[in-house]
Amino acid sequence: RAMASREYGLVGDPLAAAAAEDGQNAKILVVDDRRSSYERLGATLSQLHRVDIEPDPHQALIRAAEGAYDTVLVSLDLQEFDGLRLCSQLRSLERTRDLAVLMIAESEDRARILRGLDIGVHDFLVRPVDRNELVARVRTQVRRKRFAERLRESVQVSLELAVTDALTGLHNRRYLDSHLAALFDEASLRARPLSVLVLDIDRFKSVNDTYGHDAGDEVLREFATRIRSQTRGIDVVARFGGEEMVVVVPDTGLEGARAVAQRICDRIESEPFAIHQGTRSIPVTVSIGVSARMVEDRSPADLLKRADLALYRAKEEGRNRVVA
Ligand code: GH3
Ligand code: MG
Ligand code: MG
Ligand code: MG
Repeated sequence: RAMASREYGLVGDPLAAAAAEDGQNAKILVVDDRRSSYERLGATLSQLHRVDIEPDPHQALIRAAEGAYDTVLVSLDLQEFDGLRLCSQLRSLERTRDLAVLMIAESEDRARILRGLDIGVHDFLVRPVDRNELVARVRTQVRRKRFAERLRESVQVSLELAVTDALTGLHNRRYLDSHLAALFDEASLRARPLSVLVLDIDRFKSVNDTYGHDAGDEVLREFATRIRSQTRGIDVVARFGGEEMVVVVPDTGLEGARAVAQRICDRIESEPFAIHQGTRSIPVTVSIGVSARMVEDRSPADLLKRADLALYRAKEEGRNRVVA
């Protein structure tokens, strides 16, 4: 058996322990056009992974771009094509850049192995390919790729959590601060209108006092949902703090923003809010202050201050209303 294996360019046996490790069950593409070679590579790897064989390098590139593979094994000694060129294409195409690429070379092919490593091929194997080494090197690449993917996902999640309010799912104040600053600069630069709404639930303390803090939280969540239902995708809706929200309305002047605010105000009043898991409902109203950017505004703080003053007046004038 060892003799036969050697004849086909493979020696040794896969580590049995490998099956218990992670880094298995990967999707692997083997690009090799010599049957004796790819059949043995395939036989070894398919004990742990899903393996496809592709003898045609042009086809291989297409399959690699579309096939959601974890790892591509490329034989450098393809009969009609330079395997190194395929490696280089795999490393440069947007859709295949993140794949782990392993090259399989003749032992005397040092110069091309070095060139391969230089263009970013992750690792190599030399013929005759040792089964244990094949399994181990592929597994290392699969692990590395999966780790990189997990890392990227968790960075993504952390970034989202860092700018999201946990209770309402709205943007938080940190997000608002940075995006309002950017929108303000953009509006100033292009001489475009920009408006903000500051919203504050009326007599919210008495909701908490009468029905409990959990009911207050339910109201806040529904409040957020209703605001979102009346705004566009490009509007920034953020929880500013407590029961106070801010909506930034880009490309919109005072009258347009007042209309948005009135719509929200009406929507909040139109239907009582469900609390205690829908077993009860209570009326809720909101007061909204609106302001639009003026040429003399130096920063978003000026804009927010005017909206805040307008909100104060809305409260003074009896609540459940919009003041611009
Ligand atoms: P006004 O009409 O003048 O705005 O009256 P108000 O009672 O809404 O105003 P006030 O600012 O006095 O009360 C805000 C309340 O919001 C006080 C605080 O307990 C409550 N609150 C702030 N954050 C939360 C929260 O996350 N959950 C709950 N349930 N209540 C909150
Ligand atoms: Mg308040
Ligand atoms: Mg208040
Ligand atoms: Mg309030």
